[in-house]
Amino acid sequence: MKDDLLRIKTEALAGIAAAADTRTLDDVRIEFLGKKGTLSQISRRMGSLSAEERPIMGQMVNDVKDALEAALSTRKTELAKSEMFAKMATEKIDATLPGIAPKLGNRHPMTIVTEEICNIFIGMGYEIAEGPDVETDYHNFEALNVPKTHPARDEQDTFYVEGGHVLRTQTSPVQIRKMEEGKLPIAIVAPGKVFRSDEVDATHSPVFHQIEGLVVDKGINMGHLKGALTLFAKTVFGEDVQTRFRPHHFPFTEPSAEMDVSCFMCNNDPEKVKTCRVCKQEGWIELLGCGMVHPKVLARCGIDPTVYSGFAFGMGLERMAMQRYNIEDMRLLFDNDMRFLKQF
Ligand code: 2NL
Repeated sequence: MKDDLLRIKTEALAGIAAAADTRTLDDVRIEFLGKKGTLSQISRRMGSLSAEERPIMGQMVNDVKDALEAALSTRKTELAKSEMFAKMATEKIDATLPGIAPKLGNRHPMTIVTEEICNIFIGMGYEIAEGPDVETDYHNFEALNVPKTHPARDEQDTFYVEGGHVLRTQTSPVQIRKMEEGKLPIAIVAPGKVFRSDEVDATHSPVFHQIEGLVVDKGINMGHLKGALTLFAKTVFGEDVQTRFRPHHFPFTEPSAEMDVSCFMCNNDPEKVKTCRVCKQEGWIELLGCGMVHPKVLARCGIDPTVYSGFAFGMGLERMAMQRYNIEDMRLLFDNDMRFLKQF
């Protein structure tokens, strides 16, 4: 038995020394020191020994056990250390390198233009109003006095969705909803996405952005419209900009007009205008459509047109952004190419 014990010790120590990694080392530990291991089996044979031999053998088993545990522990530390160094060699991380700073975002050019225009009207006491992209036919067309025969209603121009709803073609329905609420006076601007069934090209997109404005109160007249929109133009383009109002037609306003601003390139200068490419020698650039809210539209929304009147206007935002930033192709505004967007 003693010989067995010494043989086991030699074998185990050899196994421990030969173990090339911590897993193999653990296998050696289980083989010799585990519950069903070689040493446990020896201990079980102690019962057959005489009373004198038993404590001597017991002491020997314990000594072997201690020696093996010490050898295992030393070898384990060695192996763990060399495994760590091997791992560090394959995963070279320089923890002293500076981190990668997250890229700071910036506003989209459409957002910049939208917020700037909204802020000008907020400065004049208007509130911002918003509404759904999917609208009822009533709020998008009928309430706005757009007749059933109007070309804007054509399936060629408007996106129709299930249940006779449409993707709004203007932000006017936001203002219709505001008037229906019945709280007067009203002074709001409604910015947002609008939709037309257009093919994509350098100047068209099926999704684009608009801001419309609406003021309704007692005694509102065309002078208020011209004053508000001229102040707006001067805030955007500078104190020296000229405005002019040309007669126009919209179903929802009467009278209706388009407002032009003097060209920001040649400023309608008699000499410079002759060669100006920005305004194509016109001297003027069309900015927005406007007019006095049609009495039928007021009445449809429950507002008495003999007591109240109002003015409204609408402008496309992509064209403003393109003029402002010298962008020649509208698609750049929607492609979300970081190389383009980073510039603003
Ligand atoms: C344009 C012209 C315009 C309006 C929009 C409006 C809204 C209501 C009542 C009456 Cl609720 N009018 N909006 C009025 C005149 C012109 O837009 O060229 N937009 C891009």
